[in-house]
Amino acid sequence: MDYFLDEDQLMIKDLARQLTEEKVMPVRSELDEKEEFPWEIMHAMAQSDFFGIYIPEEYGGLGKGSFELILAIEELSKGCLGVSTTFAANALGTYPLLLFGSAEQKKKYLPDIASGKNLVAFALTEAGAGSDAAGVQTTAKLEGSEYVLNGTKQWITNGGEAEIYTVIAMTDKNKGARGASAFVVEKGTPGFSFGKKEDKLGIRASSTTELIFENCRIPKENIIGRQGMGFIVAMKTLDSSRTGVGAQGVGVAQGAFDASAAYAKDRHQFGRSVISIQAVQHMLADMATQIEAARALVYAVAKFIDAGAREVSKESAMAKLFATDVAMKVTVDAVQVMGGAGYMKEYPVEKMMRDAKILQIYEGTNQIQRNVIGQALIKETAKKRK
Ligand code: COS
Repeated sequence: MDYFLDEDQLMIKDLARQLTEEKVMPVRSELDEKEEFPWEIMHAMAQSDFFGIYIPEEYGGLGKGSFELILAIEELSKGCLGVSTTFAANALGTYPLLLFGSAEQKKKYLPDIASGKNLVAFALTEAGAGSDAAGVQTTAKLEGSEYVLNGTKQWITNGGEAEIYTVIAMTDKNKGARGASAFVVEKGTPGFSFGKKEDKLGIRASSTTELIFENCRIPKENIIGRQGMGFIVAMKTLDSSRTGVGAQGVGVAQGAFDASAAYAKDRHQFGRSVISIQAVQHMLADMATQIEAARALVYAVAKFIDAGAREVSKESAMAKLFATDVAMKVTVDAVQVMGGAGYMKEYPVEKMMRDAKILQIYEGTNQIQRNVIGQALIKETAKKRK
């Protein structure tokens, strides 16, 4: 689907493909095995301006949009979902500042994010708040000119490695969703430390940790948006970032398809190439069709967001839901097409299958995506009736 890409978009895609082939693929199984954070790759990406793709030019970025960002995410995901998660979660953590940050906050933080000097993490999830985003227990109490944060965040991507954290905490526990606020917290702030590092099934190159806030004092200027807006900040952030998860699904599915189709062509059984056997051909045909459908939806939604659409919850949930369900199905089928070889660590598809599972879980489970779509449909139906 390259035919409608402009020159800049083709350049971003080509550069991402080249970086994936040269820097990611040769080390992906080692990063996976050792659960090693991909700093070398992040530095190479910073040198090629990947971190600035979606950041406005006035803050040192390239001034492009969601569409260009997802092109890069898709290419990286063909190589390694752990690496692409590190990159995509950086955008997730940056969206609260991009969408709701003050001019001062943008001036202070965005240039070092665009250059790749500072990585970012988004901290919403807690032991008791995942799907139930309004169930956050971490508190932020205003004391004079400072907010004092207390609580523990769980499963935070880029935790420990990022310099900047966008954190959702309750400023008024009695108000539910309307009692949440968003903050920016810098690594090294006294009272802010890192807890358990998770040992994961997949995306093992990415870092997932606890964040611990114990009487962590931050200047009151670090609030993002206004007090009480935290839930909206979180929801709008997820509306923007979920298309990126969809792009991860498209990328990993394409990577698994390519590996399994190549293997099926080379492998011979019953005196002929496995790819010439109709049962295998039909599997590959279904996989390829599902990938193209997912790509078309993800691209369309990214373009819809870039066109300035205000309400994108339903569409971004659809892109995430569809493309990540496709990713799970296609990676499982890629292992099946390859048979015994697919199950072995010598080939990349078993890792892709393990990696793909998280896409149906993070940034809102696919059950939550269906809730979001369902709620939007109810609203639309009510409007049509009036
Ligand atoms: N944009 C703007 N406003 C939104 C919104 C959105 N996308 N989604 C909800 N809101 C508003 C609602 O309109 C409502 O406003 P009012 O109080 O003025 O009516 C308020 O926010 C609360 O919304 P709602 O009642 O729908 O909240 P719920 O607690 O029922 O939660 C879901 C809604 C399930 C959609 C939300 O909790 C969610 O997205 N959960 C998943 C979070 C997630 O992705 N977690 C993964 C970890 S983060 S990587």
